[in-house]
Amino acid sequence: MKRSKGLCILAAVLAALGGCLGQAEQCTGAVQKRIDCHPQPGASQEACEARGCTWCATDVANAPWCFFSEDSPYGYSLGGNTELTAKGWRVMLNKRHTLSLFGNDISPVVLEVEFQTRDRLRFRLYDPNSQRFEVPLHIDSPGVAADEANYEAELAEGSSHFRIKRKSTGTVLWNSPLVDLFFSNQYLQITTAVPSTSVYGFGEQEHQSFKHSMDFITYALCPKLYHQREVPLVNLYGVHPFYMCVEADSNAHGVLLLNSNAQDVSLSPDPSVTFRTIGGILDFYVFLGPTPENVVQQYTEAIGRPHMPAYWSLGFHLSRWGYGSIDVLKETVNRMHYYDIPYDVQHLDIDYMERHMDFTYDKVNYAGLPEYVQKLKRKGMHNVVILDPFITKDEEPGTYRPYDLGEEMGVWVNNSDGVTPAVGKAWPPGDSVFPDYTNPRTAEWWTQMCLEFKDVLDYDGIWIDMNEPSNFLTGQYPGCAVNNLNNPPYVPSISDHSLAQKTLCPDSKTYLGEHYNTHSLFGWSQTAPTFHAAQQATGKRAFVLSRSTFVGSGKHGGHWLGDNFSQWKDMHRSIIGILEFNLFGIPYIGADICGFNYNTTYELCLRWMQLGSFYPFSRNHNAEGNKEQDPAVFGAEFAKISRATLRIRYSLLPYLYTLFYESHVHGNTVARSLMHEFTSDQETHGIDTAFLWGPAFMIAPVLQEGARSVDVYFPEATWFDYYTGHKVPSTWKKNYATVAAPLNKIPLFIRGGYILPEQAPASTTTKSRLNPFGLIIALDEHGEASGSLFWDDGDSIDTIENENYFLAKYTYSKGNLKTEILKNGYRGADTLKYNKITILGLKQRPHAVTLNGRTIRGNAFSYELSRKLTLWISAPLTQELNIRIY
Ligand SMILES: *[C@@H]1O[C@H](CO)[C@@H](O)[C@H](O)[C@H]1NC(C)=O
Ligand SMILES: *[C@@H]1O[C@H](CO)[C@@H](O)[C@H](O)[C@H]1NC(C)=O
Ligand SMILES: CC(=O)N[C@H]1CO[C@H](CO)[C@@H](O)[C@@H]1O
Repeated sequence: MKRSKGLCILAAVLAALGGCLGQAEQCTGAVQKRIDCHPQPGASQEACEARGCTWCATDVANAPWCFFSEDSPYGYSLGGNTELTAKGWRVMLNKRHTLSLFGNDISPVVLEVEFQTRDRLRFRLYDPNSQRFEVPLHIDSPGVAADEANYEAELAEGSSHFRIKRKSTGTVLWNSPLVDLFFSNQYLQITTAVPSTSVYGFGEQEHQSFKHSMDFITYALCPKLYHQREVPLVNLYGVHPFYMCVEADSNAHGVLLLNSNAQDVSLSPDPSVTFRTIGGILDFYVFLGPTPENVVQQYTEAIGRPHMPAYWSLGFHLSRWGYGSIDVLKETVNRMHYYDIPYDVQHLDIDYMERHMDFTYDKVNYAGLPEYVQKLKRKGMHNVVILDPFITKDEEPGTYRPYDLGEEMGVWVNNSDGVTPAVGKAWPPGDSVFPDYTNPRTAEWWTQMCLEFKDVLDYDGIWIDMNEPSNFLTGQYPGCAVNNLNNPPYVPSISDHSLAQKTLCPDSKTYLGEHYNTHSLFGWSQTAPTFHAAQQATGKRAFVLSRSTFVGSGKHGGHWLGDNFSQWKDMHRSIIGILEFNLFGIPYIGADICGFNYNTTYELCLRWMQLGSFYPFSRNHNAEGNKEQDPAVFGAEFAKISRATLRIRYSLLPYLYTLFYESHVHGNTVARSLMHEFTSDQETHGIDTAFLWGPAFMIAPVLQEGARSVDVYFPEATWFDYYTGHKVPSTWKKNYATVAAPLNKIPLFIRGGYILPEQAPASTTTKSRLNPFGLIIALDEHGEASGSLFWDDGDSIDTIENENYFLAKYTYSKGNLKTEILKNGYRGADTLKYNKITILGLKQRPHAVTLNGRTIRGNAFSYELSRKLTLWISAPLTQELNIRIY
């Protein structure tokens, strides 16, 4: 329900003046319990009462004025006995009354519960009499109910509520009144109480905080393109109907609604969550945790673990839309090299193409591009090309093979007739058709095109943009027909309340079904074929960067947060987005450093380079027409600071790469919030201005113009200043401390108890990978620490599956560092060495140090007053180390 604030206040005043709305007696009941009964615009008392709901003004911001009453004439009730199944149980539900909110109600519906694993429960509400659309994401589950599940699922309160409990604590994780359930052909709604207001996740929208506001906030989930325009909370490129909730006792659980229809979700202060979707079924998965990391591990176990990124892709990336010519590109690259700024990857945005056509390059403005790319590759760099999911149909027949072949193979999204291609307008000249990647034939065509293009212009990775899919029109030509799919009775609160705006008509036909059901899957369905095509074309580990994502996209691709703006608040929000995509199982994530739209400023860009140096995916990218913003364009001082910060990134890449290994194998997050590690400290729940790499490395960037210090919260742990090795004063613990951050510095801290592998940095990872390794051993209060290192050749396919890797585990205890080699399957590690061991937090100056039993000479170690010991050694990586400190 939307109305202007003015009207809202006026009505609230009138209501206060003695119930002139005549509803005073119905205004009892806590406002925070209200569930919107008129979620579409245009609510009025008349419309509200006509649907059997209560109308009552309130001055509580965003609270619905039209809401379901206690005796709401809606919902379902038990329609039979609970029937046991191999995997759990099932029960029939019948509609309680004949009144309908949006027509075509379905009754009976089945509520079916599957005890999939000890920590994963699935429950579904579906129509037993007709097959409705279901997301084709395969989630493995055993054929029988899990033993000793950590949850209970039951019908409670006289079978009026569906409830899920955590067995160990009795906490109710899910509690849905059946009277609040709607299941009609094009409107499905369910509400659940959540056990706390520490709720995270849902995407993709731009969020103002990582921990959600529960003040009647509604987010729409439906992939759309936005440009040059800011609409708060608007639905953006991807769809992730997943949230995590931290319970009062710090246990955490996660919930996925596996549904790809346009939908929205409302968070209310009760606290409760209401899901509304306009198709498919209600297919929920609940993950029991109990730690936030466990939740993400269990979630990615179900939807697919994140892919293992190539090592080079963890280097710094540079991009811009609108270099305009190869000369400008070369000048940019040259100045990056002039200042020796670490830099691995150059991206080519749409202006490299001939007239914006996929699989071509501009032979005039980018004459010599293939040769230039080879030159960069010889320097150890890599390049990524953009491809868009629209193909012009208006070139001379026989002159543009991508269209001709695709047309011959019938790979386009079709109109509702199922045989003529949907034609829209996008970047290429003339009009365009849209490849339907849900069709296996399209994957064949796409792979063929990618393979052929590799011979024209070499590339190491593919960036897939505009795959919401974006279209510059509202629907394809000649506009969308009036029918149920194009004009559903309820349109979720998406931008302009139009499903077809800037995309295709919902009644378009894709291989998997109507675009109405598959719209959210477009980018997702393009990601796996592009991954396989890139892998085939390069013979190496695939790099795919996708703008549109869905549940499970992380298995084949990474993501960037889209077309942000060069503004300080966008810089802050990028941290939120990065933390959220780590929850979504897409840890390869970053935002456009320095901002995409608008001109950046020196200070903003500098601070953003510092923060962006610690994005899992670190890329500076800019839009056409804006001032240049690569880190070499602002002069020597800026370049020097960017270089220094990126060199810190590069030196810690072995640690970051090991985190990605953990993510790929166990499903851990890479960048994580303080809340993940210090869940029982309530203060961490709301922190999104600082974040961690894994458990051990804290990044606390400057996010305000003019600031020369940062207020950093230090949870209970030992912390060391990364730069000096000084232990953070104990008075700072469980407190905010003001930490100096002059323009040339981003505050960084290491957590005691951890060992971080490092490697001397270089101008590319190709070079740095050959450098000696070090270990930073940050001791905790007991003088202990542990860590690990994963290493392989960095870009071969399936090195983990093929056991072609090196894995070492480090433990430090009682003055003794030991490495244990768990896997020694990568021969390339044989020539690598450790040359530096740093120990932070020693109690006293050591009087002797031995390495594998032999004394290290005094000039090979130094001890600083900060209690930091540095040892210079030369020891092979593939031999076990034993260092003793006396
Ligand atoms: C689209 O139409 C073409 C014929 O133009 C046909 O070959 C193809 O199978 C159709 N695809 C879908 C998903 O309807
Ligand atoms: C950004 O800078 C460019 C180049 O200096 C200038 O042409 C353009 O007008 C600026 N844009 C804005 C929005 O100020
Ligand atoms: C419209 C848009 O894409 N906004 C993005 C701008 O950048 C922030 C972070 O930098 C993202 O969170 C937004 O989604």
